[in-house]
Amino acid sequence: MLFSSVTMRRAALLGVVVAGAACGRGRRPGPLQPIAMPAPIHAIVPMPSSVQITPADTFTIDSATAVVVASGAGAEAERVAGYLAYLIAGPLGTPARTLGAEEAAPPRSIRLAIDASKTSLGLEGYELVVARDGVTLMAAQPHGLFYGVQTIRQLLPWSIEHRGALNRRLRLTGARITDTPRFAWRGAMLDVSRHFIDADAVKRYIDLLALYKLNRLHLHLSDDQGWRIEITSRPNLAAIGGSTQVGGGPGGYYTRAQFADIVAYATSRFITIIPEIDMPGHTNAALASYPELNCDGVAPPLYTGIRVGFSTLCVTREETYAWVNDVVREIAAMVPTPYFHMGGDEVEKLTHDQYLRFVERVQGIINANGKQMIGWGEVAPANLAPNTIVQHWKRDSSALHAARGGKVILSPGPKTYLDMKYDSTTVLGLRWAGLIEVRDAYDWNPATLLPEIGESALLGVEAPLWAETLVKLEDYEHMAFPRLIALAEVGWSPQASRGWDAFKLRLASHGPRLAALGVNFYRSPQVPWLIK
Ligand code: TNX
Repeated sequence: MLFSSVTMRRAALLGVVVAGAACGRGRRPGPLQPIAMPAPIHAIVPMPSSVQITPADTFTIDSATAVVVASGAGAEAERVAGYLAYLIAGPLGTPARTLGAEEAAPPRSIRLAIDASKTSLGLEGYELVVARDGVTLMAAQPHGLFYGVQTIRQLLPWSIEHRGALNRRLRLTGARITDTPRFAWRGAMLDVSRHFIDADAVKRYIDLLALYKLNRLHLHLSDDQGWRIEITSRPNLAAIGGSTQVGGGPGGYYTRAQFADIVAYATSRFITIIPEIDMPGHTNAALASYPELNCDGVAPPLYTGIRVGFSTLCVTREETYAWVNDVVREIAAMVPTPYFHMGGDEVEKLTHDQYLRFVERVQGIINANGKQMIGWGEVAPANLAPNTIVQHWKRDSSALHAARGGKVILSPGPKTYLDMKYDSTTVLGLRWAGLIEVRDAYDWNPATLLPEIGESALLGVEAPLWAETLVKLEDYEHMAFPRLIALAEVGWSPQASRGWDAFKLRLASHGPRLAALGVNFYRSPQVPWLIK
C-alpha cells in the first residue's frame, strides 16, 4: 500500500514519521507505526514539494566518502559536484574527493546523475534519496543538481556552515525527496545606488540567495544618488555620477572587471543577474554627468537626499536616445542573460504621453540590443512587446499587461519590500508600504494577491531591498533576513504544502545556521529561534 505524498507531507508537518514500508515505493509492506517526534523533523526551507524523512536511513559522511558524478553528466554537473565537495570538505578537515563514474568509487558514496528524460523535474527539479548505504541525487538539468545540493546542505548539521568548525563524521538525515519549484522567477533586488556595496558584499548576498534556492538577482545600478557601473563610452557616468551617495559619502561603482566577476559568480550559483538602469526618472546622477541629457543643457548638482520623482531625462532630445543606446549596448554585452530592466517608475516631470512614447522607444533599443525588457508597473499602459515583463510593486497597471497575455513579476510593497520596517521599533528602513513582520512576508498567495492577475500570468516573485537607510552590510542583512527566506518559500513551495505554523519552526532552526554564516538576521519575536 502506498501513501500519497500529501499524506506524508501532512505527517511531516505534524511532526510524525510514518515508519516502515508504507512510506516508500518498492519496500516491504508492514504495519503503520506513527512515531512521535519533536517537531519539526526536518528544517528544509523552502519546503520541498514532496518530502519523506526516514531517520533510520541516516547516512554518515566521513573522509572515505566520495562525491561521484555519473558518466556523461557533463561539465556543469561536475562543477556542482565540486561545490558539494567544497561544502563538506571544510568541516571534515580533508579535501573531499570528486570522482568520475569510471573511477572505482568507494562504497557509500554520494552519487550525482543527470537524466534528461526526467522531464517532470523541469529545469530546476531534483530527486534525492539519502539511505544508509549511499546518497543519490538525480536531476534532468545541472540546475536541479545544484538545488538538490542545497537540500543536502540543509539536511546536514548547521555547523558545516562555520568554516572554522571541524566535524569528522557528518550525519546526513535519511530522506526521499522529489522537488520542483512553483515559480521560475524567484528573485531578490539590491539597490546599490542609494548606498554602494562592493562586489564582495554582492557575492556574499548571492551565496545566501543560493542557500534558499533563489535564482534571480536584480541589481538597481542607477538612481538619483549614484551611478554604479563603468560605461566605457560614457566615462563621466561612473567618474561623476558614481562619486557620491545618500548622505554625501564617497559612493563607488563596479569596474567592468568587477561587474564581470559578479556575473560569473552568480552564474556559478545558477543565479541570473538582471541589470537595471532606471529611466527616464531617477536619473539625477546621469543628468549631473552629461549636460546634454537635460532639456536646458545644464547639468544639475549631484543629489544626496532621498526624495523621488524630481528628475527626468530630456525625452525630446536625440542625444538622450544615443546615450540610452550606448548604455544598453555596453551593459547588454556584459550579461549573458536575456533581460534588461529599464526602471520606468515614479516619473512626475513628463506628460503621460511623453512618458509612454519614451518607454516604447527604449523598449525598441533594448530589443535591438538583443534583450527582453522589464519595467516597473508604470510601464504597462505603453505598447509593450509580448515578451516584455512588468514588475508589479504598488497599485499600478500591471494587470493591463497580464490581460494582453504578458508576464508579470510580483513585488508587492506590503509583502516583499525588505526596506520596510518590521515593527514600530525597527530603527532602519521606511514605512510607506506598512510594517512587514516575518509572518506578513510569508502569509500570502501570489495567485490570489491581485484579482486580475492569476497564476498563469505570473513569472514569479521578487523581494527588493531599497537602500536609502542602509549603510553597512549588517544593515542589509538585518532587513533581508529572515524575510527573504519567507519569500523564497513563497516562490518555491506549493501553496498547499506550506503554512506559517510549520514554517516558523523550520525557520527557527535556521537561526544557528545563519549565525554560523555570520548573518546579522532580525530575531523576530514571531519565531521560536533556536539561538539567542
Ligand atoms: C519606491 S519601488 C521606489 C524606490 C524607493 C522605494 C523605497 C520603486 C519602483 N521605486 O525608488 O527606493 O520606494 O521603499
